[in-house]
Amino acid sequence: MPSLFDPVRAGDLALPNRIVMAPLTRNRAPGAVPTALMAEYYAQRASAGLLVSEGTAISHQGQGYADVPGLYSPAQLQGWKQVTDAVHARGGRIVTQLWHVGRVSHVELQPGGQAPVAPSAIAAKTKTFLIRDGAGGFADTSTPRALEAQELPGIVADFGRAARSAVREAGFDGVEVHAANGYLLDQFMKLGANQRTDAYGGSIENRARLLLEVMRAVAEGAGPGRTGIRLSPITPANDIHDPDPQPLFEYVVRQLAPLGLAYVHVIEGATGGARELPDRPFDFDALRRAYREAGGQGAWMVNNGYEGASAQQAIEGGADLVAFGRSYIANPDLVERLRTEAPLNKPDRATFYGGGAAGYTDYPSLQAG
Ligand code: 8OZ
Repeated sequence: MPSLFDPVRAGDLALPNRIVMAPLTRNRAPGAVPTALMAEYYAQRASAGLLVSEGTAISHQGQGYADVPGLYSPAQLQGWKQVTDAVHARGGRIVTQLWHVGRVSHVELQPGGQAPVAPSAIAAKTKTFLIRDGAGGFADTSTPRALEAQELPGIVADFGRAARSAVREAGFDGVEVHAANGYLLDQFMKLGANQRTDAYGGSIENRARLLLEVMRAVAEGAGPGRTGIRLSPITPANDIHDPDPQPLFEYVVRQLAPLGLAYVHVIEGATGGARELPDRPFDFDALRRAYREAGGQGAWMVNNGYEGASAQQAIEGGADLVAFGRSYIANPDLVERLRTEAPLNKPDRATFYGGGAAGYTDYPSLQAG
């Protein structure tokens, strides 16, 4: 039986263990430019099999929260280069999460103070995070405008360009497309946010079209063996819903199979919450089988509330990688702690979003403590 601590391949990436740091929004990049403090934070966690960066906007329009980093200006790419250099110096591997928030944004964060964009002009009943006069706080998202079909090639191109510069200029080992948690690509896939009547709405094929165009562009930009994707078939995060997710997501993974991706990352249940949702049944094993039966050879990465024992069970049940979120906020040496069954530090919710080193780079590792 494979163990959580055994090496594994994910496309072109050779990983020394199966423990992944999940993408985690921390809002510590003023002006969307990554800092030296972020380099220290990621480098502290370099013993993970793979680090996935926090969601990183592919364009100004893709930005939905204060002080989240971007990947579209030279200063942002340079800022990320110091992060990837620091991780590599500690022997780690890091991919960046390519993010367009769609309707989960606010006019204050958008270019020219315009409305955020979405498949349809339906507001999400959810909050974004703004910083006003130095103080962070949550605010209702703004009502979006529906994207014109002729704008979509520009968004696909933004994803492709961000993927290319992530690998070629910012020094990332690869990229993960954020197609989860009610952001733009998830909005296009799910009927609760997509009521379009053109080639990007209606049937499953149409609703998956933008995602698949993006995946082809990103795989071309970063290389397919350096490209992953994150999906969340049933999460209610950011007010997203689809009445029939099983055939939708089985179609999506079957279409992804021939692309030769590094990995497929699946959030099982409500993001950061319940793994089982009584009103949203879903068979995650069937999803993996659909991908494998279609010839998909990427690593299968699972996420949501795993601990050491349940993660090992998941590996024995057919997963290749397990991504840990909140435990990685508080435990820079999570691999060592899981290996030795040491107690875990508890994350402090008050310092999740925004701020400085406190609750960010000051969680002790076993050696220091
Ligand atoms: C928490 C706060 C803000 C953003 C996600 C990128 O849910 C996020 C996110 C999480 O994927």
